[in-house]
Amino acid sequence: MTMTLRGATSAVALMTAIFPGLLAVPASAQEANRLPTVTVEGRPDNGGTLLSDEPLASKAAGTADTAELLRDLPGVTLATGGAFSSLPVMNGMADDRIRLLVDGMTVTAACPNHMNPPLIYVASGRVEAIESMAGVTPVSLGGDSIAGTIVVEPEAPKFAEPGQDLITGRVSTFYRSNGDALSVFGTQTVAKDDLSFTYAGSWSRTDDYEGGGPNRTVRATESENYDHNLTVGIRRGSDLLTLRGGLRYSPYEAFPNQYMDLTDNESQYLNGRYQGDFAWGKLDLRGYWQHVEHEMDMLADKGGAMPMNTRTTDLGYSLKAEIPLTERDLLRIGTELHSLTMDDWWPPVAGSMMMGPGTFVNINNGTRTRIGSFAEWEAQWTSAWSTQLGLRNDIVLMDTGDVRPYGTNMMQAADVAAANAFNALDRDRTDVNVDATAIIRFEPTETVAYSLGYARKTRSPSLYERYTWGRGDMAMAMINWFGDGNGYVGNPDLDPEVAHTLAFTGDWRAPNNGWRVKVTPYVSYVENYIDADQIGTFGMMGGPFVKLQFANHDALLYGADVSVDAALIRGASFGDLDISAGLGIVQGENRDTKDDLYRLNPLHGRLALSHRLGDWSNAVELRASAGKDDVSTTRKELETPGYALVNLRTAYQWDSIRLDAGIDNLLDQRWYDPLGGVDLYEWGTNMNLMAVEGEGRSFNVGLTVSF
Ligand SMILES: [Cu+2]
Repeated sequence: MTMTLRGATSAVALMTAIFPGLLAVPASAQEANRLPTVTVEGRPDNGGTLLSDEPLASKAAGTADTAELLRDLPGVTLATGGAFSSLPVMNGMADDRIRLLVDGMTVTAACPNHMNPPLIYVASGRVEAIESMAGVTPVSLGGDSIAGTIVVEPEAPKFAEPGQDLITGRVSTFYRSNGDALSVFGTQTVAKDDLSFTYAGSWSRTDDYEGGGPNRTVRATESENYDHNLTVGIRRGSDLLTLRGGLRYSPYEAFPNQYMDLTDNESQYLNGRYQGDFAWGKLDLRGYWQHVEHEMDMLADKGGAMPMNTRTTDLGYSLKAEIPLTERDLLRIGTELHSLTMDDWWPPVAGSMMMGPGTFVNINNGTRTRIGSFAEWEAQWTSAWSTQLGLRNDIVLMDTGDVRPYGTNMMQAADVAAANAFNALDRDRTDVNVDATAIIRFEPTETVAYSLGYARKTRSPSLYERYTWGRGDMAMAMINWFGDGNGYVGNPDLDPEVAHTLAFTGDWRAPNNGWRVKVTPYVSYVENYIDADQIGTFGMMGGPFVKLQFANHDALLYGADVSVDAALIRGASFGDLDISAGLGIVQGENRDTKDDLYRLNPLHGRLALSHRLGDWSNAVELRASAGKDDVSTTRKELETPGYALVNLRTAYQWDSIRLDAGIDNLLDQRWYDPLGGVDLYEWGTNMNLMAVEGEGRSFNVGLTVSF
C-alpha cells in the first residue's frame, strides 16, 4: 500500500511532519484513475493510526450517512438519527460538544431536534480525508468544543501536468436490499495545470428498513436527499485558491426517535480558501457562508400536523499562519470568526385550540457570534522528545429577541406565563473562554511512541440550550435532540462547560510493520457540564417521559480505546491475511446527582479478518457490544441487550472498475443500538415502550467506475 501525504490544512501538515502517519491521503492527480485507497484517522496526542485500508471511496459509496465513515475510529461511536443524520460521539460526548469542521466551515444544526447536523452537508462520496482527534486537541483545531475535533475535507482540486489537460471523473452507485436503499454519486473534473473545475453530485433514497429476525419494519426510517457542488481551483506556483459552492436538498427524512420528521431541508453554501507559501511560512485563509431553511412536520408513518420552521445563516472566516522560527521551533497563530443567526417558529394549525391562532415564536432573531484567537508552539527537542503548547481565547456573544406562544387560551397558560417571564429577562450573554493544551511526546525508537496530553477546553451553550423557553407539554416535547422522548426547556443562566482532559497513549509496533498495538486511556473532569434536571412530568401526554431543564453540573468521564492490527500471513499463494481489532469503553457520572450520564456506549468492539489477493479483497467482520445497564435515570434512558453482528464484504478491482458486494448482519440478528434512543413511532402508535431496533440483514452491491 502506498501512501502520499498531503497537507490538508497547514496545521494538519505540521502535525503530519511531527507525528508521521497522522495523515495518509491518497490520489495524486496522476493516479486519478485509481480510487483513493486510504482512510484516515489520527490524533495528535497519540500519533494517529492508519485505521483501515478499505478504499474510502468504496466505503463512502456504501452509505448515504457520512457519519458512518467515522464509525471505526477509536473513541468514536454514533448516535442514531435519521437515515443520513447520525451524530458522532467522541469519548462519550456528542453533537455540539465536538468541533466538526466540514471543508473548514463551522455549521450549526438548524433544528430543535438536530436533524441536520454538520456532516449531512458533505456527501459521503465527496470525502477525501477525515481526521479525528478525541480528547486532547491542539488549540489550532479547537475552540467552543470539549470532546475533540473532526475535520472532514472534500476532494481537493486536481490539476493537470504542465502543458497537458486533465479530464477525470468517477461514478458510483450502491444498492442495499434492506429498505431498498439506492445511492448514486458522480464527480467530473476538467483541468489544466493551473485551473481546475469539478462538479460533484449525489442522490440517495431509502424506504423504512426491516429489523432483524421475523419481519418487522422499523417505521419512520425512510429518507431522500441530493446535492450539487462546484469546485474551482486556481494554482499559481505554490499558491492555491479554492472556491466552492453548492446546494443540498432533502424532501423528507423520518426520525424513529423523534416526535417529528424532516419534511424539507434546503441549504446553499459558498466557501473560499487561499493557501500560500511565503519566505516566513505558510498562510491559510478561509471564508464561508451557509444558509439553511428547515421544515419539520410528521410524515405518513406518524400522521398528524404540526409545522415547525427553522432558518439559519452561518458566516465565518479563519486566518492561520504557520511560522518556522528555528530548526527546532514552530509557531502557529490564528484568528477566526463564526457568526450564527437563527429564527425558529411554528406556524398555527387551522382549527387547533393548542396550535393557534397565532405563530409560536421559539427563537426570534437569535444570534451567536464567536471570535477566537490562538497561539501554538511546537518544539522538537531531540529526535525522541517533542512538545506542543497552545493557548486559545474565544469570546462568545449571544442574544435573542422577544418570543410569543400560539395564543392566550387556557390550554396555553404555561407557555403564556413562560413567554412573559422570558421577555422580561435581559438575555444578552457574553462568555470569555480560555483553552490550553499541552502535549509531550517521547519516541525513543521507531517502534515505540508515548504521548501524554492535558487540555482545558470550553464550550458555550447553544442558542437552543440557553433560549428555548416553552413550558407547555407540547412545546417542551418539541425541544429534544437526544432521542429520549423527554421534553426540554432552555436555561438563560447556563455557564459554559469546561473540560479538563488527561490522555495517555502507548503505541507499539513491529519493526517490519507486521503488527501494531495502541492503547489510549483518558479521563475528563467537566466543570458545569450541561446536563438536565427534572422539573415535571407530562400530565396529558402520559407515558414515562419527563420534563427537563438544562442545568450545569460537574461530571466525570473516563475510558479507554485499544486497537490492534497485525499481518497474519504475507505472500502465500492464496494471498495476504490481516487481522484488526478495536475495543472501547467509557463511563460517565454526574458528580452532583451521582447519576450515570446519558448516551454512553457500553463496552464495544470490532474484530475483522481481511484477505487480499491481487485486486481481489475480502473481509469478515464481527461487531459486538455488551448490554447497556448503566443508564441515566434522570432521562429515563432505556437499557439495551448486548449483541454481536457479522458482516461480510468482497470487492474486485479491474483497471478502472470496482465491484463491491456484501452482506450486513449476516445472521439477521435482532439488535438495539445502545445509543439509538426510544422508538417514538412504536410509543405513539402502539403505546409500546422500546428502543429503536437496528437494521436486519441486508444484501449490498456497489459499482464504481473511474474515468
Ligand atoms: Cu427538524
